[in-house]
Amino acid sequence: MYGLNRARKAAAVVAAAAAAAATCLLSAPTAVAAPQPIVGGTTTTTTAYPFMMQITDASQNQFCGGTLVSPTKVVTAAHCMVGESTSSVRVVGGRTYLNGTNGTVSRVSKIWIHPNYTDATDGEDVAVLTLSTSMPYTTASYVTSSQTDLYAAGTTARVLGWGTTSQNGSSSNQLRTATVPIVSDSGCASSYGSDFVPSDMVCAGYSSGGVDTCQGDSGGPLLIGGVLAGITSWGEGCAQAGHPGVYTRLTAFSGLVATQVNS
Ligand code: 4AZ
Repeated sequence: MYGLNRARKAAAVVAAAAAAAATCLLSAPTAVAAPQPIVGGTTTTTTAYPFMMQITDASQNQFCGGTLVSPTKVVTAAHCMVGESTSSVRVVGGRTYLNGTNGTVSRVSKIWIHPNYTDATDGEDVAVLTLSTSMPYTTASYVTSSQTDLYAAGTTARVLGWGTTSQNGSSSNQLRTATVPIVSDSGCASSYGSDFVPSDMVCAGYSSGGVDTCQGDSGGPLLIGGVLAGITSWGEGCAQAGHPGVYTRLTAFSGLVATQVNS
């Protein structure tokens, strides 16, 4: 068995504590090439990526990411919604910093989780939230079921999130982004064996590691050509050589997602 660090929601309390610590972390002198948040990324803003949503608890402590695909619909990971209810979650748009109070906060009126979802490593890690309040932000388009060519090995993909900046590290107060190459299905199967379900998942990362999503980035987007093509789902640890990040292969679910988005 792998000691899989299966995707988990970032504990909201950890995220809140990290908000204060992140500033110090980022400005600390670095003797070696330090891993950066996400892991190996750069800071960005929700102005640059207006569809990037924080999924938070009722106290607005972020624990996952999500992507605004219509004014009232957000695509995220099913595993982010385990144990949640419409009253326990909020979606926050237009807020670059975890410790910010700006932007738009919406309650959630419906949580759709893929009906076959059980565990991120079994696939079907997709959920769609319906918002009670419209978000006044530019939405992202998402893949259609026929766009399977997008995942050609070596294609550059972009990931975004407020997740931990190293394995077992602290969350980033500021939104971060990184680019990672798509990994072939055979390459990902050699990393993860039967936990990698190619019909439902796609991997991205460098064989040498160093750049990756990590805890708290779950549910957020993997963009290819600016289009939502994946959802941050799971991996063994973060940014480890030979263990790319695993993302929901959204082409497999775009029909189901569209039904929710248009309902
Ligand atoms: C997580 O726990 C998580 N390196 C997200 C992404 C990855 C691993 C764990 C991929 O949310």
